[in-house]
Amino acid sequence: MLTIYSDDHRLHHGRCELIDGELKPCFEMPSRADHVLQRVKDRHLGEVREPEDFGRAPIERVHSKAYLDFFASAWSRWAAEGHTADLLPYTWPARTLRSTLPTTLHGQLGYYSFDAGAPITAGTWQAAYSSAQVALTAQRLVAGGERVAFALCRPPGHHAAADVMGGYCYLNNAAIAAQAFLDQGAKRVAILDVDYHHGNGTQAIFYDRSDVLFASIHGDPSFEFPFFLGHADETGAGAGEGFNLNLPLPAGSPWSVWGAALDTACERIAGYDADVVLVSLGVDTFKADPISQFKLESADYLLMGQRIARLGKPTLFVMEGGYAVAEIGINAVNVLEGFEGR
Ligand code: OKP
Ligand code: ZN
Repeated sequence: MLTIYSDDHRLHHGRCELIDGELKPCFEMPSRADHVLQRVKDRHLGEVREPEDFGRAPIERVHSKAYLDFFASAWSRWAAEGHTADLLPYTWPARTLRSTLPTTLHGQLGYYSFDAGAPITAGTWQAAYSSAQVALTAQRLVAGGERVAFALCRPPGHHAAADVMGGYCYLNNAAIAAQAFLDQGAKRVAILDVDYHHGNGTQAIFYDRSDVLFASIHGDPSFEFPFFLGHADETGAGAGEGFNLNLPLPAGSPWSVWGAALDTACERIAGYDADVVLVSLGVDTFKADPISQFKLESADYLLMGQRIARLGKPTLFVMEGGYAVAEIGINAVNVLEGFEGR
């Protein structure tokens, strides 16, 4: 299978994040993508190609223009104030506060984010923009008849909503690719989110629509980030009622539990008659992941890929999380090799 990859991901390297009251080096680091790319090459998965540039238009089909303008210019506003440290939000329009858009940089940053986990550095916009182009380039290949493609995206995207960043995510690569399929004539797109964390951004973007089925298997938000979305009773709204499936699982879940949830998700997807399946591929379900609580083994990722292949649909894999850096390549590429029946 073809892999799409851009070195631009390196332009995004946040310095630190707040973990248990301490500032620690960002878990979402450039070496993650390096390890996945190296494994793609070591296993001879297939050709690796640079992304094409489809411009901002397909990104604007998902994200608001005001949000994109803010994100694209935030670093230069920050630097113009004389700063060199990462730009991080610290005040959000929670209950009791007004959620009108402020004029100051920090006010706007709080308005356009939901946590302090998405630092903006000098290269963050370019890295996120290229990550979206990676997804769009892989999308074109699948729309053009490839059975499968791998978008090696970094930074990830599934926590980003139409005008909100957070959870290491800025632009929702999977949602942008899903919308591109629809805009090019697809009638139904299924998104299977296998990242350990709930894809709150993707869910929010498509929650009231029936042309995208969102199915997610994740750490139960009753104990896990993002805490405020991802519960089983979120089934869609309006025309989207019945087109959102959350399968929250307890901490410590091994493959026996996780694989059963995957069967449930796949059965729902099979009944949806999707034109294409898009997989938000996070491998932070791994037992050694430093910020996650599931217990999948490396061999389980082969089974994951095999099960997804049995859907028999054109499939686009979009890289999301995974923070056990030494094993991220093995685990991610195992899914792809399992899919190909290798
Ligand atoms: C992004 B993706 C751990 C804090 C974790 C954010 C996690 C974002 C995950 N104590 N905060 O879904 O892999
Ligand atoms: Zn995750």
